[in-house]
Amino acid sequence: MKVIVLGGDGFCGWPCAVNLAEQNHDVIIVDNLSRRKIDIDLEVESLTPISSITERLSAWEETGGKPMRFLNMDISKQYQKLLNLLIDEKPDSVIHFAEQRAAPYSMKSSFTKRYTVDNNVNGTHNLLAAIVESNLDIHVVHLGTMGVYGYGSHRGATIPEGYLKVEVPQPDGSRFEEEILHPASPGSVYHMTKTLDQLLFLYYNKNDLVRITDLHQGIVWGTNTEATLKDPRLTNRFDYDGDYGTVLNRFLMQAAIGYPLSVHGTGGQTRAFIHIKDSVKCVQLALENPPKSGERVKIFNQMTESHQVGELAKKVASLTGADINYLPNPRNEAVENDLIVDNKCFIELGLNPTTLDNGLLEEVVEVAKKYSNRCDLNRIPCVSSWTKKQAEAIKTN
Ligand code: NAD
Ligand code: USQ
Repeated sequence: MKVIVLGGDGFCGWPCAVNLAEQNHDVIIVDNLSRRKIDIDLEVESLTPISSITERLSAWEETGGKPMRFLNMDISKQYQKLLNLLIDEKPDSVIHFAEQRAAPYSMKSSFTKRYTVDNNVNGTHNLLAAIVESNLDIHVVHLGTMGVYGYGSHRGATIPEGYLKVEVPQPDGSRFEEEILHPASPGSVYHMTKTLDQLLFLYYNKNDLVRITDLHQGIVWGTNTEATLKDPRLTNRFDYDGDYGTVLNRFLMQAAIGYPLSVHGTGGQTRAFIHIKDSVKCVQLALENPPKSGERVKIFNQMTESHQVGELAKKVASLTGADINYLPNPRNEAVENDLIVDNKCFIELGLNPTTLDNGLLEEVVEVAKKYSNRCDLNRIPCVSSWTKKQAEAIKTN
């Protein structure tokens, strides 16, 4: 297959691109390198030293990997360039990772809120409009988030894969059953952009029969895959800072340097998780199992385990001896929530999950401890707050 990977220089996109090249697909990476530029603005770097995209690509070829091409393009601003690319290359599929993905960054200021909405919503819409304009039957695989369902109480109900069966009452008292998109309940401006993406997909699928798979992914943990371990220049990024670091990787890095684990509030928040190796595998499975022409948007819950944040901290602490620090929560989120998720689509397609129990310690030793000297302690605290009241609480803590 010929595959364009939008956002293929990022944390999920890079190992995914490498994996697809390893499966002998013809891969073109498109990225505007905005993630690297945001690191410069925030004065922080990936815990792992990452090579430039040019070095990454030549290292990949030197290790015997199938060559990949790279194009520097902003998909939210360069519509004509994107359309020309589709027309010239006629890809079978486009995988869309190219969004601003950090909730805390999206809540930092009115600038970052507007940037996140402009970048994510325009990027997704440009892609869909360009596919229609190209007259090509291209399968879009999009990386969405479990956060579209929201983290309030689901009252013990299992979260379905995208669609909810509802009974609609009729004037004559009868009822008919239909399936609707699960109601959206975003918890940040970033998560809100993903719920807007869902509507764009619903519309373009209904109106133009664009074939789309939307992957509602949980929090990704871990760093490398077998392919990115082949050469140090292929190493994946590891974000640990208060804006881009996600909770489990942050805890692993904190444990490695003897920094108390930063639990927000009581730690009662339950979230879905998936290892980067499984994320890569799921994207490959989604690519190889596209929806048929005329089929509605295919939605998969791309996660393998759910855990409470406080329980995760205790698990990491018991493995490493780290202390736990319960901090005022900078986010406006439920103190506690349940989360039962249906993920049978990927399991039925053959996913064999990497569990926390067999990967945690290895990650602490192999990555977090190894690169602990690169960590800037000043960048660990989460200082981006959801409301002004929370900003005050953090300042006085
Ligand atoms: P990332 O920031 O590391 O990678 C995104 C890449 O897209 C970056 O290389 C960035 O430069 C590029 N990009 C952003 N806007 C662009 C634009 N307008 N044009 C071209 N390139 C652009 O993020 P990630 O962690 O790899 O996440 C990838 C996708 O997966 C995101 O859409 C995110 O919402 C989703 N996701 C990530 C996680 C996670 O835990 N990391 C979990 C669930 C879903
Ligand atoms: N948290 C802590 N301590 C920390 C950091 C976070 O307790 O040091 C808590 C947060 O308050 C939150 C939970 O951990 O309750 C998850 O936070 P996170 O930063 O790990 O994840 P989140 O902001 O939800 O975003 C990440 C990715 C995003 C993706 C999402 C999937 O950055 O791209 O969409 O995970 S999901 O969580 O399923 O919505």
